[in-house]
Amino acid sequence: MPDFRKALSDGRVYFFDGGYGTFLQSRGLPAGMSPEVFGLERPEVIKSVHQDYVDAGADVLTTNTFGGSRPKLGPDVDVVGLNREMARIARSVAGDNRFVAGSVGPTGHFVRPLGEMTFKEMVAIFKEQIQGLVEGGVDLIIGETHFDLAEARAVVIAVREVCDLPVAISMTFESPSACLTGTSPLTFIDTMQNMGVELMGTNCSAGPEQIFEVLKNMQPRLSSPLLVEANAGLPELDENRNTVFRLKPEPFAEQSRRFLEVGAKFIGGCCGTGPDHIRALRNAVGEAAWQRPVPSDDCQMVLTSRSRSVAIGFEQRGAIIGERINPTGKKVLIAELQKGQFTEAMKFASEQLAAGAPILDVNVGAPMVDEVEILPALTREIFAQHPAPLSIDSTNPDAVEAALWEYPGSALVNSISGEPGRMERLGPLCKKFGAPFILLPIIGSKLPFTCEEKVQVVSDLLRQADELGIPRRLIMVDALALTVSSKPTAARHCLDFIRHCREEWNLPTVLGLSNISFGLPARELLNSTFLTLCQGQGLCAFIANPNSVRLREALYSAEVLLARDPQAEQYIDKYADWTPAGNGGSAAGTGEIKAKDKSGAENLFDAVVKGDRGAIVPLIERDLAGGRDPFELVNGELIPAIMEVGEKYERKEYFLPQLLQSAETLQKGFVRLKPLLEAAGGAEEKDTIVMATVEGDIHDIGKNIVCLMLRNHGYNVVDLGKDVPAQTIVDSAVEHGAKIIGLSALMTTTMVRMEDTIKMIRERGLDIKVMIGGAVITGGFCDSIGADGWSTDAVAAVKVAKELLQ
Ligand code: THG
Repeated sequence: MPDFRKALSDGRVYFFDGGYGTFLQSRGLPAGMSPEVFGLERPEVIKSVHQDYVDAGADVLTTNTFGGSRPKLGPDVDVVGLNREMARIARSVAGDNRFVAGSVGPTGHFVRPLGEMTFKEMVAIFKEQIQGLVEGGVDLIIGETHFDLAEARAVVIAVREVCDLPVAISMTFESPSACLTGTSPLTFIDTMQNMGVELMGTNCSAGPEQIFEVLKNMQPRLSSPLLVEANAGLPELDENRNTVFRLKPEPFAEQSRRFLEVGAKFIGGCCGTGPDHIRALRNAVGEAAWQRPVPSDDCQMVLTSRSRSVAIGFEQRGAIIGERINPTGKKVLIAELQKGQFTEAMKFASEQLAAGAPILDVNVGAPMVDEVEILPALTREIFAQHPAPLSIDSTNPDAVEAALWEYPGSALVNSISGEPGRMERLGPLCKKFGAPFILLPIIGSKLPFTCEEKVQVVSDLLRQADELGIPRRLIMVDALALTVSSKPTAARHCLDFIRHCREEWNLPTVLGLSNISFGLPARELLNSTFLTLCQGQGLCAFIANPNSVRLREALYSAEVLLARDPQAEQYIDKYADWTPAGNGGSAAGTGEIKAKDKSGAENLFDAVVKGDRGAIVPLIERDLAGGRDPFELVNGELIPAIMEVGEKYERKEYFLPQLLQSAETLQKGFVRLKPLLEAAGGAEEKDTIVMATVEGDIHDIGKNIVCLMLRNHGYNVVDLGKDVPAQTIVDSAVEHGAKIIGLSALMTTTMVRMEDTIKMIRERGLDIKVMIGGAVITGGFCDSIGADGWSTDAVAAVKVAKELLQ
């Protein structure tokens, strides 16, 4: 049996198979039936498809288990058994000379706060499926067509908990810059590399030319082999309303060959490709060798959130880690955390981000605060609203673990000290979750002081980390600043140690800046001067209050001097209008241009645009107490705000998470105002829209988002759910007096069912308009079935509804 791990690092290019969906349809898969259940009933068909791919030259066969998870199959199917059986079938065809990849597709659910599911539940779902695939003898697990970073990470964690097979993750990107939930190709790569994922890449996403743009955006920090499976061009509808992919095998192969220039080692096909495409691909590539990708942006570490990467390293700009979400010396914050409230913490979050902190430290350690509960809860609240990666700051390992189970990207673990048992407990966790961490050179209560003492402690900890197989890209060292007022040479030892970490270990360093000046006056002065000295020695990040003007002046000036601010762009942007602080003037008296978005939401419009769920109701109370009219609040602020959000979404400034966040905020506002509007008698009777996913189709994420947006624009939405027969839809529309029916379908096999509803309306002579939507819907299809309107996304759907009602 060949070892897939060897195939990951040898010099060869390997070939995956092509699409299964259309292929299975041509061999008898009925419209609307799950291909996995069909596979159980007709194993010989699956076998023949696998065999055709083997004959075409595929080295890797993908199992027929893309929708083989519990939520997709429902409660009555034996998930483990089905996956085992499908894996066995692929194995029997692949034999001993080819590989079998166990396919794991999206569950159709979102992890909270985007959806209802917890990350742990998502992991459990994948574990069940993967268990079956492993029993059936696959060589690797492949997560395919994922469009949510949290779900992709859940596949990886599930694999690590079930087996020691390698894992491949392939995401689908809506555009070259981001997937549906706002993750860029590069942030995806950063997150997967942190998790030690063996193979990563992209599939589906239109044809080879479009996917090439996605691959280019992955390049700056890519050092792993890539897997690429493009569609045979964009889907189109033929005259019989079947979806067709028109890119022929030769041009598909010619265009896909370019993937090798950007690091592809495994290539194959997705929707619309068949054995002929794979055969052509093999011929076009021939014996070409794998060109190992060489990253252009070399850094020591990367932190990620769902939508952002922050690179840390010697050639990167110094990163401020905002320190203020920390109970030290903050009475109001402590009192709130004890009650499980986060208003003050959220205010610190927005203020620090407005001041320019790229990373936020989150520390809730205070008396009578249950960190195991509060740390993950606050972490979730912050990442739901803000894009900055977080630093999880706690001495309680259970609290750190609980927060890691919530976080969708690569959070920084602050910290792992030399306390006995700490590395054993947290090291494997950081490795599994791909969480970079800070090594704190403290053993028990003993603080190393000299450079030599610190080197000694950190050497020990590094040896432990190596033994646990933790990659160096996850490690940053705390240089441990001690106060110069009691130990005059503390700063000098610290500087020596920072240089040692860089020159001897190539490790980045961080420190809590304020310790250095404890007990002395004008601390900002010492802190910022110390920062500059540290940067000169190679300090990469520091924990501090980003609101300090002087500190930022020192930081941004040093970046110019250390040649990390090309053309002094950042410096000029911030200080073109600078005027020096006057003699005796306050530090805040300098002329730095004020950040616009300084704090939390100040009015309702703002709250909705920012998606500040905590602020909306208190702001409404304030406005009502101030005598403002509820109708004016709705029409003057809430509605214009959601329109603004819609525009931001269309301009791609906002992605799905922000859209949902704002919609939820608005909804909270409506709930508060509704009784007042009704009591005033002026609440207009709003038009009713009946929404449904058509019969045979069980996808409803898109439809749910459209429902949410329509409700937010005041429509009365009746959501009939998924897999709804035309009869039910039309009856319900009549019963509710609906003016519009909205139909959704994801699959090419089910979108044709939309026509049933339209026919029925015409037959019964009803005056109801029909709007349609879904991944594969086009204007041409809309016209051809006689629908009244169609849209590509939830924001556009609202516009269509408005037009239809005029
Ligand atoms: N290394 C690492 N992590 C750390 C530290 C470190 N985390 C905690 C701490 N040190 C860094 N964070 C803070 C947070 C607050 C303060 C200092 C360091 C602080 N608070 C003020 C006070 O005590 O009065 C309150 C000021 C305010 O309102 O902002 O000084 O060294 N890895």
